[in-house]
Amino acid sequence: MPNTIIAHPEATADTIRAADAAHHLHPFTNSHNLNIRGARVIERAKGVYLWDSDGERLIDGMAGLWCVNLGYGRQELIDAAHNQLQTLPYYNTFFQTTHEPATRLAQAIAEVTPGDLNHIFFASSGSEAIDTIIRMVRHYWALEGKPYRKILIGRENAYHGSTIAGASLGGMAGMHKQGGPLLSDIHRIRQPYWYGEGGSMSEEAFGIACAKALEDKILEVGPDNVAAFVGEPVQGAGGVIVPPENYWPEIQRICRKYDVLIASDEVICGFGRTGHWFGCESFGFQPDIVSMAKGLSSGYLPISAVAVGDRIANTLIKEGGDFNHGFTYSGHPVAAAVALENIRLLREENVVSYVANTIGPYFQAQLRDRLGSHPLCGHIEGVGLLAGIALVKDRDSKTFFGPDTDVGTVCRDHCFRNGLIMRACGNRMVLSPPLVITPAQVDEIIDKARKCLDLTYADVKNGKLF
Ligand code: PXG
Repeated sequence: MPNTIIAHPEATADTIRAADAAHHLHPFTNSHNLNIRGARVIERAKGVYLWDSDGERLIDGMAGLWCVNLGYGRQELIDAAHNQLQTLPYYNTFFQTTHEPATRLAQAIAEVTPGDLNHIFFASSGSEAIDTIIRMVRHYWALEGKPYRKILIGRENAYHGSTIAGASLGGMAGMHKQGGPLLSDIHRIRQPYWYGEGGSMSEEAFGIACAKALEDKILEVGPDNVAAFVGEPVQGAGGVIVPPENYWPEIQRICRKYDVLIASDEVICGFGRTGHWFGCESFGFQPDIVSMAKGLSSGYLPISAVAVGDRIANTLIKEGGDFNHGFTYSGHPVAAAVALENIRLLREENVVSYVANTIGPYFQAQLRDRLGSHPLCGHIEGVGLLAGIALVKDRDSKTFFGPDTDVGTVCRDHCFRNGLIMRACGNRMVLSPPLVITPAQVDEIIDKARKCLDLTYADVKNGKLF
């Protein structure tokens, strides 16, 4: 068994790549192709920048994977972890015990969430938070004497994680094809993607039509059988799909009409990303239950949470007995200490209002001004520090690239080679930079993005993509 890394403390990028190819299975990756090319080795990071093993500096337009909201290398977060590791590196929150970091974090989350989301259940990943929501809302309805309310309604092209429950609830066709059978009692409705699917409808009419799809589905399966509707305020991994303004209020009206619970999956939208603490506040609805992860700790340590409104919590607490659910690392003290410090910094530095009033509007305006007329760019949508750019074959006739033309990946690779991390979701390019990014750094992202769109356009024109 080769043991190159341990045997050679001064591992080089090549030895790391070799060990990676031999032993490391990467998520959402064609390992065969990766092993031929070799993985890019990221060595260190500071602020909004990463450095790879060739010494190349990359500006991180994705905040890691939509999570490093405060940027890299924040000493306060490092100290919070270090101090907590010295005091109490681990203890569980099962069996009638608690500790200060988990308790104070629960209180802090209750303070920053809107409405009566006053009760917090911890886990370690967004996927676990989604599983928790599914189990909790079904359990809630059983306690309410309606065990038949089991159906969860999600949406096409939604992403809710990679466990069997998350994959089932999400609307990613590629995930549905593998590792099934999927969870039962899950239904999906169309996504509110106006530019891609709105046809000749006005944005407003399309918003109503997409919400009406929920009412139709509720009536189709029977209102008494539905536990909850689950949606991301803005679909992230789906390509940053910003719904029409009237969509969420209409969804809320329909859910209230049929007494269907609303779950907001805030794993990406939470903690300032859209210019409010939570995406539901940007889009005008009040969820009964919320999942959060990523920006909760700025990605420094894995931690997620479910914020539960009074309605569900009161039933669980008063009538539930034991809730037979939880994880070894629910409320992990070190992750909780980092998340607590992260929330403190977000508040102290007024990061959410910086996104709402300063950097978010600047980012959105610059994107539109400087990329909006690019021949490859069909449409730009976004809110706060989230943006999605639809790459199209022809702007005027709104002709999309076919599914076999991987123009997004070509553009992403140009970005990598030119010092920018911009992710492709199919043929949509997406950006989600750290919330502490400066205007000059936004300019740098947009300069590089423009250059890479030009290079991609040249590839299209030269027939390299077909
Ligand atoms: N809900 C939402 C809205 C997410 O974006 C999850 C749940 C699952 O979280 P965990 O921590 O279990 O990964 C996510 C995660 C991508 C990408 O390629 C997006 C996510 C994860 C991995 C890749 O954009 N989002």
